[in-house]
Amino acid sequence: MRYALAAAIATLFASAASATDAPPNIRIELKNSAGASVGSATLTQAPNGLLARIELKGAPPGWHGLHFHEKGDCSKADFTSAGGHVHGKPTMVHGLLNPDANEAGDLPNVFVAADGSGQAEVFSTYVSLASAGGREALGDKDGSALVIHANPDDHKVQPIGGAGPRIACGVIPAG
Ligand SMILES: [Cu+2]
Repeated sequence: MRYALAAAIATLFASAASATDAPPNIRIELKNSAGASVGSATLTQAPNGLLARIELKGAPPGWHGLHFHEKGDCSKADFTSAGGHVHGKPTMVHGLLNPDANEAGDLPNVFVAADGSGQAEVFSTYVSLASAGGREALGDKDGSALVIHANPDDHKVQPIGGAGPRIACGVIPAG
């Protein structure tokens, strides 16, 4: 009986994984400046935006700013190689709570518990994996990056809401 149930569960998972209507998604690894993994993010294309599920382990406790940065390059230890925030217009104005904001890379903060673990699901209507609906494409020619900052983003102050240094980075590859 127990084996039959296990087999049934396995079949259920197999059919879910092979569903043809599953939305496009990618899973990226997030690494700190020492190159160690601090977790992952799964980015899923949604009809009107992009859903990101973030799962962190071994990250510094507290609130942290989270943004999509414009280049898929996490090669420098300070992650400045990822460039500025994803944006469409040349004059970037930052902040989800800023009435003049136009940055497509802005996201809510993520919280990490005392044990270094953190989970969040965040949704952005500004971006897509491949320019769906005219939204900025994360998987463009040079890709992009998901960056975690040392401090929380106040969502108002220029240029990054006081979020401080970049402490983790994950490459979103070119499409
Ligand atoms: Cu940032």
